[in-house]
Amino acid sequence: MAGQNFRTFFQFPSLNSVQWYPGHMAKGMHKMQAVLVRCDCVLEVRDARIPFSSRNEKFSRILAGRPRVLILNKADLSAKNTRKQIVERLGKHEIIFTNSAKQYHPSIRQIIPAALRSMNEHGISSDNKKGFFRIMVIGLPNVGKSSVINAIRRIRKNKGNAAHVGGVPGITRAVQTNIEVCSNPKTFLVDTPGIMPTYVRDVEVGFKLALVGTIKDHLIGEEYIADYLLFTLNRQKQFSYVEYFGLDDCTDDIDQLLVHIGHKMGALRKGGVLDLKQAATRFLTKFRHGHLGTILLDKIHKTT
Ligand SMILES: Nc1nc2c(ncn2[C@@H]2O[C@H](COP(=O)(O)OP(=O)(O)OP(=O)(O)O)[C@@H](O)[C@H]2O)c(=O)[nH]1
Ligand SMILES: [Mg+2]
Repeated sequence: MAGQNFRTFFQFPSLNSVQWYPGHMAKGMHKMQAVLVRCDCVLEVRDARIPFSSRNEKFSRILAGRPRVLILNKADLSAKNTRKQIVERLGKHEIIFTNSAKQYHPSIRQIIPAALRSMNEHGISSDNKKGFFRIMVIGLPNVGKSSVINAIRRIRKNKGNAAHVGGVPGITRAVQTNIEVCSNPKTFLVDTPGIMPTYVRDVEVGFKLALVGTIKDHLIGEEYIADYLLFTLNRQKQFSYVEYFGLDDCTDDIDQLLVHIGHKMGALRKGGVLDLKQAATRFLTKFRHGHLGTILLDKIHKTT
């Protein structure tokens, strides 16, 4: 396979005009802080493909000094052989890798016991005055907060979905309190809207956040994100896209790849012009659904 002439760095565009933090997030954050005083513990959900980049400074105050569990969700899409090193770098919190898209995945069973352990360490026990626990679930958009809630409820109460889930960011728009997920001990989860940082200074972090779908694609541009995906797959020698899309060989040229995908899917605009945006969306969607292999987008040994 070719590949020795691949790019060694990506020419990032400026992301200064991207509005990372729209109005509904500011409103959501305000409401979350109000509800937080009635919560005993916080579950922070991150995307396991970007365990470090999906940390949001905005949550520091919410998490400080509180019982907490860190959930690295979408673990089915992340490279498994890096888990030990990720945990070492993240430190001594309760950390659980989960797959909440799959019905009854065993990883989900670990969440409530981990929360109970963390609360216990902070002197919060089930004989508290209220007689129940309330736990807030926080994280960036589209990392799977609502899916985690539904998965716990399914496994612990054998009940259907209580929180709306969707493939694009911004599905949960308001704080939803009192979703009962467990009877013994009686536990309510609080679903919250995905919250982005106000501004993303590191352009590569911005692209990683876009690649896993925490912001709407059009804010950066489908073709730009697709090019970053191609660059990343090649850099990590993850060439399953070649077979998946029926290419003759790997390529470092996003136009070549998108023209190929566009032809294959018959993506034509009026006048018979190839719709490369649609082809880029197809490439991104296949990656996001795990068809192009598992991947860790963050570097283990970089301090962020
Ligand atoms: N492969 C995979 N997909 C997942 C997992 N968890 C959630 N998803 C998918 O990710 C998408 C987003 O899930 P949500 O639960 O709506 O995410 P959210 O964090 O609540 O999103 P917002 O409410 O928009 O902030 C959906 O398409 C889910 O099916 C997972 O563990 N693995
Ligand atoms: Mg949600």
